[in-house]
Amino acid sequence: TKPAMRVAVTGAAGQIGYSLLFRIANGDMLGKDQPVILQLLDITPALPAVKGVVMELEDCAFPLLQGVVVTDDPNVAFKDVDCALLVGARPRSKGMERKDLLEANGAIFTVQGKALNDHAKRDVKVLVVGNPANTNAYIAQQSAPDLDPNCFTSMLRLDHNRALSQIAAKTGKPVSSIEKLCVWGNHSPTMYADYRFATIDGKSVKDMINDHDWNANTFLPTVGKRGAAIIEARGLSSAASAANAAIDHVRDWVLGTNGKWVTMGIPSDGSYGIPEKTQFGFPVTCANGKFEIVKGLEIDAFSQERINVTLDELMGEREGVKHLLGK
Ligand code: NAX
Repeated sequence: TKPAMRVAVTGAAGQIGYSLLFRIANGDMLGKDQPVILQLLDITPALPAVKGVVMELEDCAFPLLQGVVVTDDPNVAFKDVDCALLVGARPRSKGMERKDLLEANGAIFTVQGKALNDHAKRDVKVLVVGNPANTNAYIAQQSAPDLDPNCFTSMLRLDHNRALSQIAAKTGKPVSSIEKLCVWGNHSPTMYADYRFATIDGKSVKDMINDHDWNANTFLPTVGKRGAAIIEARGLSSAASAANAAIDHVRDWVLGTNGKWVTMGIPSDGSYGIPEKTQFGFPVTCANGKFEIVKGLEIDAFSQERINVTLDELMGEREGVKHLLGK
């Protein structure tokens, strides 16, 4: 059997954690033949709740789960990890300004970035889920000078999956038949879900739908505001779908996509005019544990406009955390 992989999950007592941990332990993320050791981080007052989750993990008797570490110390949580899913973040509370939110999360992700820098495996795969996900991933990456910047990614996969299901509903075709969809930019309502290159059974989705008005005024707002719609309906933010997207993201990164496009937030290499290191959603393919941006796609005027909006927002967030990074 394979040696166990160490997977850190932060915010382990939270609602996403409650959906995520059981699936990782079940082999949904790293493979049904891959033993795992979970290293769970949360803040001190949440540790009793984490211990309750661990009792439930034990009671599942997962054959692949070889151990669980529970801690409130990032230096312990990230020791020798192969993967780190950074889910825990400071939520926006009543009356909290955007600036305060960036500040509170900046404090968390500088510390966690440094702890990853000091303790994780050198090819660690980090996925930031906690919001603002792209900027938190940027902060962590900038706080980890000894790690390859490409160790740090952010989650756009929920937006990608939301877009897939909207396209499936619109065309009446199965989700599994849709290829070459992507989402550009920030994980926020400004993200740009782009089906111009998408195909179903080799046919152009854009031609099948052939409705620019639907794209601009129904599809994009529906995908962009889906998180808010779920809060409205459930009284809680998306959790099971977010956990599922995190599983999809890491699984594809580790095990590869066989040439299929997926969306990942990754540090830009300058492609498509996105400034280097900006954590930005791009279409990628994955192989051998590495992602590669799909290059050379044509960006028309409408798309460029949308990409500019989401990029501007990200640059604004980056400006807001500059001082935390000693810049
Ligand atoms: P919860 O509030 O249920 O859980 C968050 C957990 O993080 C809590 O247990 C809390 O104690 C812990 N935590 C807080 N600060 C921490 C720190 N410094 N170190 C370790 N743990 C810490 O939130 P949940 O619904 O699980 O959502 C978690 C995060 O995911 C939020 O920031 C949320 O905004 C974000 N989301 C991101 C999505 C994405 O697509 N990128 C979608 C879903 C979700 O909204």
